[in-house]
Amino acid sequence: MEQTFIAVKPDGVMRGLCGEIIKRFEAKGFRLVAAKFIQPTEDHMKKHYLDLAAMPFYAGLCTYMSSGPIMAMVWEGMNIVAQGRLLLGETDPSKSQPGSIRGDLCVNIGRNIIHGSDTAENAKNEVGLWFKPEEFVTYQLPAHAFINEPTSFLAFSAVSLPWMMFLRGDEDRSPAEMEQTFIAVKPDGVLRGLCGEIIRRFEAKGFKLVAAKFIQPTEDHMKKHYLDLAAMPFYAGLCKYMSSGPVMAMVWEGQNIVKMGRLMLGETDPSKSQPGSIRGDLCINIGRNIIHGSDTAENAKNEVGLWFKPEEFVTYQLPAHAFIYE
Ligand code: IDP
Ligand code: MG
Repeated sequence: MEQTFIAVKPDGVMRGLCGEIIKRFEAKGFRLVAAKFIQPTEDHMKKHYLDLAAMPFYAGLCTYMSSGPIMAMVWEGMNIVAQGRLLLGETDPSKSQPGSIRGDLCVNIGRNIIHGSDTAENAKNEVGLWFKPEEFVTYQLPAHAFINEPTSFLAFSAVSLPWMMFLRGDEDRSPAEMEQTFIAVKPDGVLRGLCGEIIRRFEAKGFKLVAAKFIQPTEDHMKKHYLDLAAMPFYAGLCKYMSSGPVMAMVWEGQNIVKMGRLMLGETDPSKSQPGSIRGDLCINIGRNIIHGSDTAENAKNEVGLWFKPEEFVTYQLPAHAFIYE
C-alpha cells in the first residue's frame, strides 16, 4: 500500500472545505493514517516546495501557505499518489474536470485549495517532512476487502482484523462570547468513513475548527475522559472500545457551541435522535454512536485541556465570520 501527503491549504480551510475533501478520500476507499491541523512556518513551506525554488511564485506561495491553518494528512491506498492526483484535478482549476476537487471547488491556480504529492518519491519525502512516526495511527478499514482485491492468503486473513479488534474488546465580537467544545469522531465513525461528513456539518454550520489531531487514545486516557461515568456498567467496555482504534479529536469554536454541538449530535441513543442530527442520520446503536461532544461548558473546558496542549491550537479568523455573527 502506498501513502501520499495531502493538505487542505489555508484557502480550503478558510472556505470550510475540509469535510468535503476528507469525505471524497473516504468515499474513494482510501485510509487516513495521520492528520493534524497546524499553521506551518514559512521555513517549513520553503522546504516543502524546494523543487519550485526557481519559480517566480515560490516566495509568494510559501508566504501564503504559512499564512493560515492547514489540515495536513497522510492517506494510504493502492496507487494512491497517482489516484490522489486524479481526485485533485489539474494544478490549474480552470483546466480541471468537473468531478475533481479543484474542478468542482475552486477557480484560481494560486488558490487551488489542496496539495497532493505528485510522485511516489516526493510523497515519501513530504510524509517524512510533515509527520513523525509516532503521529501515525494503525488500523484497518472494515471495507478493506471490498476496496482491494486480495492477492494472497495473507491478504484474506487480514480481513478478520477489524473483527478481532472488536472482540478484544471575531473578532469584533468579544472572545468571551465565543465558546469551545471538544468533538471526537469515535473509532466506529472513523472506520465507517464518516470524518468528512461530520467535519462538513460543523463547517457548514459556521463553526470554526481550532485544533485537530488523529490519534489512537490509550485506555487510561479514555478512563480519565469518561471519569463521570465510572459507576456505569458500560464504563469499562466504553473505555476499551474508545481506545481500540483511531479517533479524530477536535476542538470547535463558536457562539453557544456546547449546546448547539449537542443539538447537532442528537441524543446519546441514536434511536431517540431526530433525523437531521448526526446520530439520527448516521448510526443506530447507543454503544456505536460515532461521535462525542462535550455536554456542558465546564466539561468542554476540561475535555479540551485533557486532549490538547496550548501549542496544538491554530489561530485564524473565518472570512465568513461577519455573515455568521451579527
Ligand atoms: P454522550 O456521548 O451523548 O454524552 P454519555 O451519557 O456521556 O453520552 O455516555 C458516553 C457514551 O457512553 C455514549 O456516547 C455511548 O457511546 C455510551 N453509552 C451511554 N449509555 C450507554 C448504554 O446504556 N449502553 C451502552 N453504551 C452507552
Ligand atoms: Mg457525555
